[in-house]
Amino acid sequence: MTTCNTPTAVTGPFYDELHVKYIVSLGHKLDSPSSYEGAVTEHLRMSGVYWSLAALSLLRSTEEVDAFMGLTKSIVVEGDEKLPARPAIVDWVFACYDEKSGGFGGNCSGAIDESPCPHDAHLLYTLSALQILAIADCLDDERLNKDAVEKFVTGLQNEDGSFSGDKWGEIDTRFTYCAFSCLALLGRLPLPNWEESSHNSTTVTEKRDGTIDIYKAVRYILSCRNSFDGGFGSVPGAESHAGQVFCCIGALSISHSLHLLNENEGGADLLSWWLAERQCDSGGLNGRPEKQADVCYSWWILSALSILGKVNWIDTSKLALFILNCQDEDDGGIADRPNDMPDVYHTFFGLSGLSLIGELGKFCDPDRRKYREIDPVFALPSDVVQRVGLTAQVMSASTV
Ligand code: GRG
Repeated sequence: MTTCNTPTAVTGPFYDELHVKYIVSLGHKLDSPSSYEGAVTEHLRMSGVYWSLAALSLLRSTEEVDAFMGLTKSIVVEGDEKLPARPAIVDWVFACYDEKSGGFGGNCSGAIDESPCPHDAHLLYTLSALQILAIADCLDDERLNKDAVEKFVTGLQNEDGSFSGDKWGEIDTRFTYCAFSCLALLGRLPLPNWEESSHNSTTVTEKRDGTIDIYKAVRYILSCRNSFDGGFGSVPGAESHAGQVFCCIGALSISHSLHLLNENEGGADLLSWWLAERQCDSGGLNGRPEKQADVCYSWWILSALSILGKVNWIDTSKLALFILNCQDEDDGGIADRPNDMPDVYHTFFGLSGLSLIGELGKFCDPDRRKYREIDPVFALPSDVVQRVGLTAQVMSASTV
């Protein structure tokens, strides 16, 4: 096992090789018919695979991720000759495509050669599927029907500008973020021109055929802002929550509309203040007042602070120590809080948190490799964001 220490105030150990082992072996464990975790997370496997690939991508090169996980090629599960070779992840992603709706489902439950896919499509899994294809550099795969996926996404926009997650209609600012990110990954996001005076009104009604109404979508996001604390909720009037803040700030950033935040009283500073107040005595961050710290908020809050240029408003060394304390020193992986069981969701968001505060790179042995950085807007390795040509609006870093 390799552990390496950083020369600054934050000392490790950081369990690089254990984390890699944890992530790589997770798929085999969850696939086992006797796995409880496998059964209860079966419906959201697409997001689980995205978290695994994105986490491993921060620690290893694209080529290594492909070789370890079988991203583009089928692989034989190590140490178990009885099991058939596992299909390439990219082939599995296409098996989860729901032709009827045009989006991706959360799993195909083993039916890799069967059509139709037995799971309904959802915006959450459509985004995870596109993120996986982006990591694998397969967004131009001929099996990806970009027109149909675009139609699925645009068809979920409602009259008030909000988005539903699927045909059943639940509305949440999470789905606006997913819609914007999906369309950006497809190269189909219409960007607004806020200079045009007619669009500065809140009563914009037109919607061009086949696209979303980006003006209404952005105005809807702004209507979910709570003026007393500057935060955002899942729908207008809902309690501010750090997860929703990421979605709303991320959506404003992807749609190059972040500057509109400062049209409201308090603007970006009031929100940054609320986000900074989420740091608990333990150094960890919570998602809203009076709640427990949880490693995942290292992502939801730091990504938003990073977009707003205010990462320095929290004590990053204390946060790094909290995340490091949540590592499993025996089996690798990161948990929600110290001494809990690790899972891949918290492993990804813990590593991403360390990346956003510049601590992850310090644990890397420069003679062996370079860790990759996470992009705070698209939740993908920065080199992937550059390769795909994704753009976003961010605020310059604050010096105070
Ligand atoms: C690509 C990164 C990425 C995201 C896609 C799914 C999504 C868009 C965003 C989810 C944002 C969100 C709402 C995150 C919060 C998740 C969470 C930990 C919810 C727990 O809420 P409570 O109320 O927990 O159970 P607290 O911490 O408030 O007690």
